[in-house]
Amino acid sequence: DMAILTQSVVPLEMTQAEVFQAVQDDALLNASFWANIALAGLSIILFVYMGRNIQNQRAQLIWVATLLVPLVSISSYTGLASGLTISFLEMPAGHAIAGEEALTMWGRYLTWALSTPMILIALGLLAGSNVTKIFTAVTGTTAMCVTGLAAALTTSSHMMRWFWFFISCMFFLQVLYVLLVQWPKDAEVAGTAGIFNTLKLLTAVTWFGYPVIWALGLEGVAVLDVAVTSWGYSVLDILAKYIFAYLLLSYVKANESAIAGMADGLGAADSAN
Ligand code: RET
Repeated sequence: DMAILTQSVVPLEMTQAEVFQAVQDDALLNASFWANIALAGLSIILFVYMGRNIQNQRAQLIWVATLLVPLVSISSYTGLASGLTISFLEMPAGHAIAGEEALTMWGRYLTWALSTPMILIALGLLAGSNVTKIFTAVTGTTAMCVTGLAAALTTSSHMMRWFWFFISCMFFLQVLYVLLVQWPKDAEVAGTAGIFNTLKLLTAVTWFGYPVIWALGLEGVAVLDVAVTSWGYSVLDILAKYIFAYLLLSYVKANESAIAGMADGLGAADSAN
């Protein structure tokens, strides 16, 4: 009885220094954070340089939204590496590791609520979309991330964790509808369909990986261990953020006049919808 009591209570009392030490002790996990801190830092420098001569207001807005992605990312990963945004949470009955503590990187879900809207704002502006559709995509992704955070932090009931996960997936569908059904039509009218469709595909495929990793990882059915789960997210982040942003900014830099000329046709596909 004492052993059970100790096991369930003591780790929940971990100090931030102890969480930091647990991260330090897992070299593979720690590397998944620092690889992204380094790449986000390099991306920030590169993107500031790439955007230095952009004059058009819409092109500048795309650039600012895109630059915010690695800026949020470096903060997010610093939160994880320092132990600030990681907690050990005891999983409820029915969970694969019921009664044990799962290392929960809740800072990831929190900061996605800030970074994913920037990705979608940049994509919506590139497609020549209107405020309504951009608003729909941004509110959808914010709700997806916050309900995903709720899924990860729920310790009362195994069923309620998956119910939050289901709600989050419904918000993901809201985002996918705008991204895959509405914006391609706008981009066609705006004349940016080529680059938009490339980024749309990269976004749809990589974003789909996040709920898969959540479901397979320690917080879901616990098939993947914590370091593999974390590397899964880190690799997806590299593709969905830095590679995505580089492709977008390269286009904006080389085609500023096309983006400037597109402002007139803003939301022109609406009459067809
Ligand atoms: C969660 C779990 C609940 C169900 C769903 C999820 C989707 C997450 C996604 C995250 C994308 C993050 C990106 C971050 C870049 O900064 C929250 C994992 C649907 C799609 C692109």
